[in-house]
Amino acid sequence: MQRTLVLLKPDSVQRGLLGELISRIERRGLRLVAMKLIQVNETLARQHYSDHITKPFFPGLVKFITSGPLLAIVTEGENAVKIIRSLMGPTDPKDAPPGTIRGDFATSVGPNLIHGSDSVDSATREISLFFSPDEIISYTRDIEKWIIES
Ligand code: DAT
Ligand code: MG
Repeated sequence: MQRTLVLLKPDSVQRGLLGELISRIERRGLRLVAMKLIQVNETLARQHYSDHITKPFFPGLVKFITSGPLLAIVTEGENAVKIIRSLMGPTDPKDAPPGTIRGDFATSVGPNLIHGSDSVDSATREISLFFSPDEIISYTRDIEKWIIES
């Protein structure tokens, strides 16, 4: 069982896509175990994207992610990290196939709608930046008793 951090970025809020994007995560079978609408400040943005601090696009990335409210989500389920990454599609929407979130709704690598942690270790780090442990509510869905572990 894994948890991962999803951010529905300011462009998702602005474009009214929150429902659509949450729906895709839910229908895939992942549980939403924490969720909040927040306006990220520069300190949190820099911590969250600390791996990219030396990249030329870093200042623009921080400006964008702090530009308006975003929806932060912790989602949980089997292979949650990889499943979210595959729902998202590649970073650059022009390479993203139809059927993925970026492939269906985005055209540009800046406003690409969604963040998902890229590994279990990143997920642990990023979740702790956005949520305190008592904000995460674990539960199961009855259907999951039928999962066959492979
Ligand atoms: P991802 O969001 O798919 O995990 P990433 O971690 O490599 O991608 O980069 C974080 C964000 O930074 C990405 O969603 C958009 C922005 N970004 C990445 N590469 C970029 C580039 N070459 N030019 C402009 N923005 C970029
Ligand atoms: Mg990333």
